[in-house]
Parts: sequence; C-alpha cells; structure tokens
Amino acid sequence: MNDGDTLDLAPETAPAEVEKSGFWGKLKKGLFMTHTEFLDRLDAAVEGRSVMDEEMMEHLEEILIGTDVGVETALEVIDSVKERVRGFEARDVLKLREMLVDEMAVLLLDAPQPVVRTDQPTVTLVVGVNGVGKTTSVAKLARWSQERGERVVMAAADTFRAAAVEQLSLWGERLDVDVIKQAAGADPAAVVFDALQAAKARQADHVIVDTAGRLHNKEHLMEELSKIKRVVDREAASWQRRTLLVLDATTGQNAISQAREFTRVVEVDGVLLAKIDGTAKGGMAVAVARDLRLPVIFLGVGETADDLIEFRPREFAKALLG
Ligand SMILES: Nc1nc2c(ncn2[C@@H]2O[C@H](COP(=O)(O)OP(=O)(O)OP(=O)(O)O)[C@@H](O)[C@H]2O)c(=O)[nH]1
Ligand SMILES: [Mg+2]
Repeated sequence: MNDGDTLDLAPETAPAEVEKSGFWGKLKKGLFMTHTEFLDRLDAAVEGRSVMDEEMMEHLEEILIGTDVGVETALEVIDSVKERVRGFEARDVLKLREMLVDEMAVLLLDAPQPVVRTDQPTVTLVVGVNGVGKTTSVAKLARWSQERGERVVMAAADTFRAAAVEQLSLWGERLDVDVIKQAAGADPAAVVFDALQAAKARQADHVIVDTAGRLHNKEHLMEELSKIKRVVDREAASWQRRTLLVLDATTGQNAISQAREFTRVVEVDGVLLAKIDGTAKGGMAVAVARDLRLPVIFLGVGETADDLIEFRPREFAKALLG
C-alpha cells in the first residue's frame, strides 16, 4: 500500500513529538483509501468551476456522505460551508477544502472526549463481536503502553476458542509481554482474576484483557462480559477501569448498529476503530463520535503491533479532507 507520502498534509502544524512517533505517517496510511476517493470525487465535482454554487454544494454533500461520516454530519458541514460562502469571503473553490476541514474539525471537537487519568494503573477490557480485530488491538495497546514505559500484562480471557489463547500468547512472545492464561474452556472471569493478581504482584501499570467475540449466544456473551466487569470492579476498585469497544471500519454502517446493540448492554467508555486502512469509509470515525456520541480513542491502521494511533479530531479532519 502507498504510504501516502505524496499527500502533503502540512505536518508542520503537528507538534515535534508527534512527528517523531510517526503519527502523521500512520494517520495518512490509515486514511489513504478514504482520502484518495474523497479527493478524486471532489476534483471531479469542482473541475472547470471557479466559484461554489448550489449544484456543487449538492455534489459535495453526496461525496461527504460517501465517506460514511453520517448523513447528519454531512448536512451540518455543508450548511456551515454554505453559510461561510454566503457571508463573505471567498466563493473561490480553492478555499473549499480548507473550509471543509475547519467545519469538520469544529464538529469533531464537539464530540465526546475520553477521560484519561494517568496516576493509577489501568485495566482495559477489549470487547466487540467476532473478527473485528480485538486480539490484534490488545497487542497494539500493549505496545502502546510499552512505548510509554509502562509494565504490561495481557489476559487471555477469550477461552472460548483454543486458538485465541495461542494467538495472544504469540503476541506476548513477540512483544515480550506476560500473558496470563488458563486452558481453553476455563472461566474467563477467573483468568481476569489471575491477571489482576499477577499485575499487582509485578506492579504492572496496565492490564489489557482480550475477550471472546462469539459465544453460544448473545445473552451468554453479555453475561460473561458483565461477570468479567464485576471481577475487575472488585479486584481493581482503585484502578482506572475502561472498556474499549472494537469496531471494524470496513463494515461501515453495520459497525454502527453493532455498537448501538453493544452499548445497550455493556457500558462502553470508548471505541477503537480497527481496519480503517482497509476501507474508503474512514469517515466512520466521525459517525461514531457524532451519531453514537462515543469517544473514538484509537484507530487501527494495519496489522502490526505498531499500527495504532490515537484519535485527534483536528488532525483527523485534515487527513480525511485536507
Ligand atoms: N488491515 C487491518 N487489519 C487488521 C486491523 N486490526 C486487525 N486486523 C486483522 O483482522 C483480522 C482479525 O483480527 P483479530 O484480532 O483476530 O480479531 P478478533 O476480534 O480478535 O477475532 P475473534 O477473536 O475471532 O473474535 C486479522 O487478520 C488481523 O490481522 C487493522 O487495523 N487493519
Ligand atoms: Mg480474538
């Protein structure tokens, strides 16, 4: 895949430490398909025009909706752009992208932001339906923590499939992170209990829990997640506890309905949107933030442990539309 180096997303606006961590490179890689499709369609819409007119605005609306930002958001962005065009300024199409980025960023900044406290250890439960990218995301989060100098423990609480424990153990070896596990079929809550005891003994900073995405039925899955949560609440009462819902960006609106269903039964603190690199529907992140009112915390931008970035509204808008 193209690394997006040709997109020239004005990295000079990003702080130096962001540059070093490769944030822009990963963001561009993650949004490459979405951005390219957006630009192609935008170019086609503005070709041969020098001023913005009503017809072009309609086009633009469709193009935005095509990136899956959600219909409401697309309409809001277009309304704001229309307002600005009417008010003043430049009806010049060259200003268009700039305006779109601005308006999208404003809307995104109005979305819920994650609450982060850094003074206590953290337990992160990673939940989501099967195949969305949970186990890979657990590894990415472990790497994320390691890079910040934290001591990490991973808990293999997807005991439903034998292969799931193996998959996480393999990541543990690669990353040199302890994996707490039991035999397949064991009680996931017991694995989490063990992991928390181990974490306390080792003075770990972060326990990351991989959970099953599929069980005998949905009720069973939800029951199991509540049981795990009760163990965490009891055993790590003074820790920062968070539940991250992993959604697969390539499934578009399906992921949005999944999230609605999940949040009805499990309290979710934020979303990790995986596989955004594999779709032109990267605007999904906006729909999660705006329509579901859930903070998007991380974006998964590939299959390696390094392919994780945090979600930053302004930068996201810029990489998406700029
Ligand atoms: N391109 C891309 N692929 C990803 C990303 N995250 C995960 N994957 C791939 O998605 C597939 C499924 O990932 P898993 O982490 O096994 O998903 P899971 O939710 O744990 O699956 P189950 O345990 O079966 O429910 C794997 O092939 C991963 O490499 C991502 O951000 N980008
Ligand atoms: Mg898994």
